Amino acid sequence: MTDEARILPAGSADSTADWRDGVVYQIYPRSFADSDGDGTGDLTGILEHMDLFAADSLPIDAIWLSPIYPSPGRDLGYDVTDHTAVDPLLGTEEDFDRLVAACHGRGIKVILDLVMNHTSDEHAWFLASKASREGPYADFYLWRDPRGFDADGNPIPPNNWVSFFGGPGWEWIPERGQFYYHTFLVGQPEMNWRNPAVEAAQWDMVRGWLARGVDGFRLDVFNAFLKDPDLRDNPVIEGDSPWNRQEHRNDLDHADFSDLIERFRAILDEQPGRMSVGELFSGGTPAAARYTRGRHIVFDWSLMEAPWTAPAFAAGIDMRESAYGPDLWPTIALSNHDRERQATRLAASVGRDRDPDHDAIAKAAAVLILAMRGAAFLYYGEEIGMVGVDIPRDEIVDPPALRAGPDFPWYDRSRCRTPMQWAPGSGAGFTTGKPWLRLAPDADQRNVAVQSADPDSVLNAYRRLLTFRRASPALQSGAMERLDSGTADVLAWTRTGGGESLLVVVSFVDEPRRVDLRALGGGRWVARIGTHRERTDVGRDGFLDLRPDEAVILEAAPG
Ligand code: TEU
Repeated sequence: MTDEARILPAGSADSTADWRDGVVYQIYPRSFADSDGDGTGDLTGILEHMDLFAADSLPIDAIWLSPIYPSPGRDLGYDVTDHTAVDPLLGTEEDFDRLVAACHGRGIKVILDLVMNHTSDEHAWFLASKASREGPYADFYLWRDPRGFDADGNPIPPNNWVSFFGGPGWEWIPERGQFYYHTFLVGQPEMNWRNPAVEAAQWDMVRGWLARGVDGFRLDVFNAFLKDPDLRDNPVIEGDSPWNRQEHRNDLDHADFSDLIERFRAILDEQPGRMSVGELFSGGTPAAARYTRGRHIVFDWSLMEAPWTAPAFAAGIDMRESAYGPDLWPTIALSNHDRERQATRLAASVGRDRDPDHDAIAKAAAVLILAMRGAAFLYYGEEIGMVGVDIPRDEIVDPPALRAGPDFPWYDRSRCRTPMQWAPGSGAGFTTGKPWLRLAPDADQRNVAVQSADPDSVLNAYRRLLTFRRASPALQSGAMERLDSGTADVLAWTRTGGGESLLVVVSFVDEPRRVDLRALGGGRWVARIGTHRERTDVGRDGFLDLRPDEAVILEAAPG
């Protein structure tokens, strides 16, 4: 590993440290706040709700905006027709510049979601590419001749690759007499990253956003950019869907991808302190660690897929710590716009989807996100414990969900994209019109206004924890060591750095638990903060009595 690839030391003058230590809040723009009553969230709506992030409310360091570019919306913005502009559905170019300025005025950075693996099939590049095998865009996409023709004269696809969203991966275009490949929808043709003109066009677009003040990028499915140059078949394996019945050796994670990250980073490093986070598509924690660089962090799914048990989280943490080692910085996310809402998922994973358990788990999950080692990512609405919402079939807006069936298991992503709940009332403070996607049934009780007034709410737990983390060098950038808590269903780990030494203890069960802190070593501990406003403190005998799903952060007592 080169020196450049190592993480910079905490407190470094380079503002990368801000990123590494920070908390990023993901906004799904269609669902955050609607300023004009058309039922869809927009950029001005975000601007008008910036007080949510005030220092005495939810002190976060950056917002990540899911795609804001013009799009026919078949994959709700992940099918882009112009990566350099703002979707009129979400606002104007001036609205975007105003939002960036407002964020910067509050010390909040702005991360855009770059969708560079594919475009919409309505993008001008694709329209030109589809029309002719000649001209500057002819080779911008993954076009291939058929392997041959069957007895009926139908063209046979070039290889066995399939679409992650269901169905074939290759689409025949009679005008060109060729197929193009798409990992996702037919309307999301794959770019040909082996064409230097594609790479140059992408970097121009990236430079354009940097010049507009954007501080960083999330890279959509970044390990899919480069394919096997010969487009060889994927090996066939056992699995529960066509996609899972292939080993993705030739359509993902190509060996020369690491060089591409370096070239991308070089563009960002033309300006100080710009950060990037890659979305690892279909890959494990070791792959995530392998793609991590000093200013480039990567999502891995080991924690997002863990059920609500101490052994599952212990295994996830151990796998991460050994894959990343002390020099590389992991990310922590328990939900996003593609996965079930975290408390809903975690409670269901152990058959505890009853109301009081939901909020208890939501608060304990907050401690996990904010007290493990790594850059923390919060998905909008998790701070009030939003639930996964049952969407009737005729209201589903997630295209692959409409194809779900026995040979194509699919999570309906509409469930986790419902409008933010700000206040009681018909539009939940999200809109004065009809919301583009139905509101959660509990919106009148579960919202920012109601939870602000309740000191024991999920929201107020997040506020306390974020405020504590912001003042804690150990939580932001300290080392992490997992300990054997000596008690079933309880995880423990230390965070040490910046002269601070903390112990984090988390219970994963709906019963009381007792932990013997003396057996954990390290002297005397004092409880500082946790899931419950009324803190549990350590008894004189060195025992910590935890309430159901309680998590406590303790500090080493002086002397
Ligand atoms: O998602 C890629 C994607 O499908 C994975 O993150 C997936 O959830 C996981 O690998 C399942 O194992 C990105 C975007 O996040 C998503 O919203 C888009 O639909 C997709 O790319 C296409 O752009």
